[in-house]
Amino acid sequence: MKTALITGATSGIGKSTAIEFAKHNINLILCGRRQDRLITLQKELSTSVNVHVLCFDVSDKEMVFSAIESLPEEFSQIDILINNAGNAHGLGPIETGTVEDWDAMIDINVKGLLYVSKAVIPKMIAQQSGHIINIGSIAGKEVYPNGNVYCASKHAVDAINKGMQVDLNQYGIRVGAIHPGLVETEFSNVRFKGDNLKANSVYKGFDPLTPYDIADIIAFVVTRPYHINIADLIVFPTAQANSTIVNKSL
Ligand code: NDP
Ligand code: 8X3
Repeated sequence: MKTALITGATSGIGKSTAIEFAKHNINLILCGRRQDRLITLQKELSTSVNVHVLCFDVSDKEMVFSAIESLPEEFSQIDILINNAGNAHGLGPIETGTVEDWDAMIDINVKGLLYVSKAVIPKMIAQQSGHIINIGSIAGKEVYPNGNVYCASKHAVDAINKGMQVDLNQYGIRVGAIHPGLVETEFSNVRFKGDNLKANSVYKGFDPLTPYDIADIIAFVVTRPYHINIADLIVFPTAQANSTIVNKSL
């Protein structure tokens, strides 16, 4: 049986991926900051697979390395890494953006992804196998009004994904990115700092993607035969054409 480490497993895409992986008999290392949610999900999924929880902030490098070093023997081999933890903090023009929001997005979405990868990649090199999936975004392919630093952080994820593909090729490690468009999760609640009315309005008037849609695709990607690497995928709801065009009349 394979083991997957999923960051951001307390909510949205990461949580749905954990549920989907359990259906595919993949053992799980569930990561996030909200321990109560990790424990609840562990209880739910432990009936079908082995589940270990690691509670840490991806932007705290000491926490990242000590958490991953603390893994018990039965979870020490990591076959699949889902670099998913991340969020947008704020949506507004660059001239009114706050340094705190910029720090959060760069520290979590970019540096956090790097810290977790740095802790896991040596295990995959030792195994001469592994599969890393980086969750990017359409914001990593386009820059939309008011998206500035979030878009920058996801463009960085896109570049890191390509860099990993090049550098880890010699070790037989698969690397790919999935770039979703609009997925209804807690993402907009975080972006709008708890203004749930504003958050919900983002997904009104069309059928957005659900986190299960993305989890289903991630499960498809990781269950391909080992000679297949799905390198880069953009996934939109049918109503979405790009970052700014969403058809709300369907
Ligand atoms: P959610 O807000 O529902 O989930 C975000 C997850 O990231 C949570 O589990 C959260 O866990 C975790 N997380 C956030 N900050 C940290 C941190 N500092 N340390 C550890 N974990 C953290 O959003 P989504 O599921 O939508 O987002 C998942 C990924 O998908 C993100 O990278 C996002 O950028 C990307 N994405 C989302 C899209 C969307 O429309 N929803 C579209 C494209 C990409 P906790 O708070 O418990 O730490
Ligand atoms: C999340 C999707 O369009 O809000 O990455 O940036 S978007």
